[in-house]
Amino acid sequence: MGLQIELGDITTYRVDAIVNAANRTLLGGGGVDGAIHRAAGQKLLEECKTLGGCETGEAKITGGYRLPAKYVIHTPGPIWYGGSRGEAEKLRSSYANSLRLAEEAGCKTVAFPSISTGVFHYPQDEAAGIAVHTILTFLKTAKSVQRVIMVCFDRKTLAAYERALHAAQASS
Ligand code: AR6
Repeated sequence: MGLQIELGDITTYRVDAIVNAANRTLLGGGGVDGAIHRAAGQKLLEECKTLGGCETGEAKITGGYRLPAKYVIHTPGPIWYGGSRGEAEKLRSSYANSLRLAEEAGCKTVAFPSISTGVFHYPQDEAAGIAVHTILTFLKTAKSVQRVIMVCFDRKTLAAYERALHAAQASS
Protein backbone atom coordinates (compact mmCIF):
# COMPACT_ATOMS: atom_id res chain seq x y z
CA MET A 1 0.00 0.00 0.00
CA GLY A 2 1.06 3.58 -0.56
CA LEU A 3 4.21 4.77 -2.27
CA GLN A 4 7.26 2.55 -2.74
CA ILE A 5 10.63 3.52 -4.17
CA GLU A 6 12.71 0.84 -5.87
CA LEU A 7 15.68 0.32 -8.14
CA GLY A 8 14.64 -1.46 -11.33
CA ASP A 9 13.73 -1.60 -14.99
CA ILE A 10 10.13 -0.46 -15.46
CA THR A 11 9.63 -2.62 -18.57
CA THR A 12 9.73 -5.74 -16.36
CA TYR A 13 6.98 -4.64 -13.92
CA ARG A 14 3.82 -6.76 -13.77
CA VAL A 15 1.50 -3.93 -12.66
CA ASP A 16 -1.77 -2.58 -14.00
CA ALA A 17 -0.08 0.44 -15.61
CA ILE A 18 3.41 1.71 -16.22
CA VAL A 19 3.96 5.36 -17.06
CA ASN A 20 6.12 6.36 -20.02
CA ALA A 21 8.22 9.55 -19.93
CA ALA A 22 7.33 10.34 -23.53
CA ASN A 23 7.64 13.34 -25.83
CA ARG A 24 4.77 15.25 -27.45
CA THR A 25 4.77 13.14 -30.62
CA LEU A 26 4.10 9.93 -28.60
CA LEU A 27 6.03 8.15 -31.36
CA GLY A 28 8.90 6.88 -29.23
CA GLY A 29 12.40 8.13 -28.53
CA GLY A 30 15.37 7.26 -26.35
CA GLY A 31 15.64 6.58 -22.63
CA VAL A 32 12.74 4.86 -20.91
CA ASP A 33 10.46 5.65 -23.88
CA GLY A 34 12.70 3.66 -26.23
CA ALA A 35 12.94 0.78 -23.75
CA ILE A 36 9.14 0.63 -23.33
CA HIS A 37 8.51 0.64 -27.10
CA ARG A 38 11.15 -2.05 -27.68
CA ALA A 39 9.68 -4.28 -24.99
CA ALA A 40 6.03 -3.69 -25.98
CA GLY A 41 6.60 -4.22 -29.70
CA GLN A 42 5.35 -2.62 -32.92
CA LYS A 43 1.67 -2.71 -31.93
CA LEU A 44 2.26 -0.10 -29.24
CA LEU A 45 3.64 2.29 -31.86
CA GLU A 46 0.65 1.58 -34.09
CA GLU A 47 -1.77 2.53 -31.31
CA CYS A 48 0.31 5.60 -30.45
CA LYS A 49 0.09 6.79 -34.07
CA THR A 50 -3.71 7.04 -33.70
CA LEU A 51 -3.49 9.38 -30.67
CA GLY A 52 -2.38 12.59 -32.40
CA GLY A 53 0.37 13.41 -29.93
CA CYS A 54 0.00 14.84 -26.42
CA GLU A 55 0.66 18.22 -24.81
CA THR A 56 3.31 18.56 -22.12
CA GLY A 57 1.84 17.73 -18.71
CA GLU A 58 -1.12 15.84 -20.17
CA ALA A 59 -1.37 12.04 -20.53
CA LYS A 60 -2.84 9.36 -22.81
CA ILE A 61 -3.38 5.64 -22.16
CA THR A 62 -2.74 2.63 -24.42
CA GLY A 63 -2.52 -1.12 -24.10
CA GLY A 64 0.67 -2.74 -22.87
CA TYR A 65 0.94 -5.33 -25.68
CA ARG A 66 4.02 -7.54 -25.02
CA LEU A 67 4.79 -5.85 -21.70
CA PRO A 68 3.82 -7.57 -18.45
CA ALA A 69 1.86 -4.38 -17.62
CA LYS A 70 -1.75 -4.13 -18.79
CA TYR A 71 -1.58 -0.45 -19.79
CA VAL A 72 0.99 2.19 -20.67
CA ILE A 73 0.19 5.79 -19.70
CA HIS A 74 2.22 8.18 -21.84
CA THR A 75 3.03 11.65 -20.54
CA PRO A 76 5.47 14.19 -21.94
CA GLY A 77 7.11 15.87 -18.95
CA PRO A 78 8.59 19.38 -19.26
CA ILE A 79 12.02 20.12 -20.70
CA TRP A 80 14.04 22.01 -18.05
CA TYR A 81 14.78 25.60 -19.17
CA GLY A 82 15.94 26.91 -15.78
CA GLY A 83 12.65 26.84 -13.89
CA SER A 84 10.91 30.03 -15.01
CA ARG A 85 8.83 28.47 -17.79
CA GLY A 86 6.27 26.70 -15.61
CA GLU A 87 8.31 23.52 -15.42
CA ALA A 88 7.24 22.65 -11.86
CA GLU A 89 3.51 22.97 -12.61
CA LYS A 90 3.91 20.95 -15.82
CA LEU A 91 5.76 18.18 -13.99
CA ARG A 92 3.08 18.11 -11.29
CA SER A 93 0.45 17.85 -14.06
CA SER A 94 2.26 14.91 -15.67
CA TYR A 95 2.04 12.93 -12.43
CA ALA A 96 -1.52 14.05 -11.57
CA ASN A 97 -2.96 13.42 -15.05
CA SER A 98 -1.26 10.01 -15.27
CA LEU A 99 -2.74 9.01 -11.91
CA ARG A 100 -6.18 10.28 -12.94
CA LEU A 101 -6.09 8.07 -16.07
CA ALA A 102 -4.93 5.09 -14.01
CA GLU A 103 -7.81 5.65 -11.61
CA GLU A 104 -10.33 5.95 -14.49
CA ALA A 105 -9.03 2.67 -15.95
CA GLY A 106 -9.53 0.94 -12.60
CA CYS A 107 -5.82 0.32 -11.97
CA LYS A 108 -4.70 -0.83 -8.53
CA THR A 109 -0.94 -0.68 -9.10
CA VAL A 110 0.96 1.95 -11.07
CA ALA A 111 4.70 2.26 -11.73
CA PHE A 112 6.41 5.55 -12.67
CA PRO A 113 9.88 6.29 -14.01
CA SER A 114 11.60 9.51 -12.97
CA ILE A 115 9.85 11.80 -15.48
CA SER A 116 11.94 14.59 -17.09
CA THR A 117 15.20 13.91 -15.18
CA GLY A 118 17.01 12.22 -18.09
CA VAL A 119 17.13 13.77 -21.57
CA PHE A 120 14.87 16.63 -20.36
CA HIS A 121 17.40 17.62 -17.60
CA TYR A 122 14.97 18.47 -14.79
CA PRO A 123 17.08 18.72 -11.57
CA GLN A 124 16.66 15.43 -9.75
CA ASP A 125 15.97 16.59 -6.19
CA GLU A 126 13.35 19.14 -7.27
CA ALA A 127 11.69 16.60 -9.56
CA ALA A 128 11.64 13.98 -6.80
CA GLY A 129 10.02 16.45 -4.38
CA ILE A 130 7.24 17.23 -6.87
CA ALA A 131 6.69 13.55 -7.76
CA VAL A 132 6.48 12.37 -4.14
CA HIS A 133 4.20 15.23 -3.06
CA THR A 134 1.83 14.76 -6.01
CA ILE A 135 1.62 10.98 -5.54
CA LEU A 136 1.07 11.15 -1.75
CA THR A 137 -1.62 13.83 -2.17
CA PHE A 138 -3.37 11.71 -4.81
CA LEU A 139 -3.26 8.53 -2.69
CA LYS A 140 -5.17 10.25 0.13
CA THR A 141 -8.36 10.28 -1.96
CA ALA A 142 -7.72 7.51 -4.52
CA LYS A 143 -10.39 4.83 -4.76
CA SER A 144 -8.90 2.35 -7.22
CA VAL A 145 -5.15 3.00 -7.12
CA GLN A 146 -3.64 1.45 -3.99
CA ARG A 147 0.05 1.17 -4.71
CA VAL A 148 2.39 3.47 -6.64
CA ILE A 149 5.96 2.40 -7.30
CA MET A 150 8.68 4.89 -8.31
CA VAL A 151 11.05 2.77 -10.37
CA CYS A 152 14.54 4.30 -10.34
CA PHE A 153 17.04 3.16 -12.96
CA ASP A 154 20.20 4.09 -11.04
CA ARG A 155 21.31 4.58 -7.44
CA LYS A 156 21.64 8.35 -7.64
CA THR A 157 18.00 8.63 -8.72
CA LEU A 158 16.97 6.13 -6.03
CA ALA A 159 18.72 8.22 -3.36
CA ALA A 160 16.98 11.42 -4.54
CA TYR A 161 13.49 9.82 -4.30
CA GLU A 162 14.28 8.25 -0.92
CA ARG A 163 15.34 11.67 0.41
CA ALA A 164 12.16 13.24 -0.97
CA LEU A 165 9.96 10.56 0.62
CA HIS A 166 11.68 10.90 4.00
CA ALA A 167 11.29 14.68 3.84
CA ALA A 168 7.60 14.37 3.01
CA GLN A 169 7.01 11.87 5.83
CA ALA A 170 8.90 14.08 8.33
CA SER A 171 6.76 17.10 7.48
CA SER A 172 3.40 15.32 7.60
N1 AR6 B 1 13.23 1.75 -16.35
C1 AR6 B 1 13.14 2.78 -15.48
N2 AR6 B 1 13.74 3.97 -15.67
C2 AR6 B 1 14.46 4.14 -16.81
C3 AR6 B 1 14.60 3.12 -17.78
C4 AR6 B 1 13.95 1.88 -17.51
N3 AR6 B 1 14.02 0.86 -18.37
N4 AR6 B 1 15.39 3.61 -18.79
C5 AR6 B 1 15.73 4.87 -18.45
N5 AR6 B 1 15.18 5.20 -17.26
P1 AR6 B 1 14.43 9.81 -19.94
P2 AR6 B 1 12.92 12.37 -19.86
C6 AR6 B 1 15.28 6.45 -16.49
O1 AR6 B 1 15.57 10.46 -20.63
O2 AR6 B 1 14.02 13.05 -19.15
C7 AR6 B 1 12.99 10.28 -24.66
O3 AR6 B 1 13.77 10.33 -25.81
C8 AR6 B 1 16.42 7.38 -16.77
O4 AR6 B 1 17.63 6.88 -16.18
O5 AR6 B 1 13.98 8.47 -20.40
O6 AR6 B 1 11.51 12.56 -19.40
C9 AR6 B 1 11.54 10.69 -24.89
O7 AR6 B 1 11.08 10.30 -26.16
C10 AR6 B 1 15.92 8.65 -16.08
O8 AR6 B 1 16.16 8.57 -14.67
O9 AR6 B 1 13.09 10.75 -19.95
C11 AR6 B 1 11.59 12.17 -24.75
O10 AR6 B 1 12.00 12.81 -25.96
C12 AR6 B 1 14.41 8.59 -16.32
O11 AR6 B 1 14.14 7.25 -16.74
C13 AR6 B 1 12.65 12.40 -23.69
O12 AR6 B 1 13.49 11.25 -23.74
C14 AR6 B 1 13.88 9.55 -17.36
O13 AR6 B 1 14.82 9.71 -18.40
C15 AR6 B 1 12.03 12.45 -22.30
O14 AR6 B 1 13.03 12.79 -21.37
